[in-house]
Amino acid sequence: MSDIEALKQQLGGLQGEALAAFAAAADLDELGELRVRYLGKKGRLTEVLKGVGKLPPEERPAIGQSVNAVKQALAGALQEAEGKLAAEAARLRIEAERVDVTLPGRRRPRGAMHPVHKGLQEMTAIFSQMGFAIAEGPEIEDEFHNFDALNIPPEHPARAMHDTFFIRDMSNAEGEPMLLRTHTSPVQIRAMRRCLEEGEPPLAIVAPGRVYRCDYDVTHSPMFHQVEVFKVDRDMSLAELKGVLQHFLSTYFEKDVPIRLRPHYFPFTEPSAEVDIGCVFCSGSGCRICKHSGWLEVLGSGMIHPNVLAAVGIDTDAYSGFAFGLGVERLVMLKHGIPDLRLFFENDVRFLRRMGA
Ligand code: 2NL
Repeated sequence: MSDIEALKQQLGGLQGEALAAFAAAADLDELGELRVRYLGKKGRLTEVLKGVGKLPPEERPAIGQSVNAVKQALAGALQEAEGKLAAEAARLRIEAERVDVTLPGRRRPRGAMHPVHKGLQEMTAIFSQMGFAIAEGPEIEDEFHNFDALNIPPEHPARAMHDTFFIRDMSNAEGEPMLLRTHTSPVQIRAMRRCLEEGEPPLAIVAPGRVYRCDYDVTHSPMFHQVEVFKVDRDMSLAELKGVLQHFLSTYFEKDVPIRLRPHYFPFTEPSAEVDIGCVFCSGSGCRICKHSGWLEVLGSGMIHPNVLAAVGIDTDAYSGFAFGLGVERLVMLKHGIPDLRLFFENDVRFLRRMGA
């Protein structure tokens, strides 16, 4: 066999081998390696070309053409294989990333309002609907707003250290001690003073918020919530107080609960009364919870003491008022049959979920 025939045969074998290898390549990386092996500077085609250099000059052009034809065939086949593999890679990537729109959505755990705060909002809303304006105020107070203005003199037991949290190293502009408010009444005092700066009563306010007392047992928490309500106008009466209470309690408990007022003592009201509702557990027939009395105590109330009105500068000849205050936790417990105050503050999700959280 002549050299040229041998070369042509070599070329043919190379082309067949290369085309088969390109077609069998599994991915673009492998194809890249094949390109180097067959078409690279030190590749198989270059090797064949070295043989061409040994041929007599007149035979070279013919074989040169053959080499070029093989080169072109390989380049074309490579490009085709590359296109196929790239398309296949893209198809696989799209397949892997495909969104299954029929999958159910992932549920996010949803937060919910704390039962005490929900109760606070429900109660506030009822008074708001009755025309009372909502007022808030600072939780850190001075003795004037928390005690003096409310007719609680310095020697009153409510001012003893064991009830009130005083704040160390803190005093107001007059150098007097500061404390955590023990009720929301200071908000009422501030509202009355603001009212007089701008004008005259009537004034009707609901004051919801956190209060603090140094007390901790089965029925007491050092932090709890109060809603206090008052109205100052000409000719206020116990009858109007009782009407407001009746509407509020029936609306909050979602039934026509009977109410009764029992004489009591508060320094800031005169006369004062504790308010009971017919037991919501036994409807008044007597049970363990109402201690067989048929009644549950729910809040304290009264006609605002003239000393309180005078302390903020309201003319007690022209104006009178009623006021009452309630513990939010207690009312929420009664409405939902919650047996233990501490459940509110332990944040056990089993309790919170049962409360609709
Ligand atoms: C209770 C009793 C009460 C008041 C709060 C009040 C406010 C002003 C003037 C007069 Cl500005 N009174 N508030 C009146 C009576 C009772 O709360 O046992 N709360 C849990």
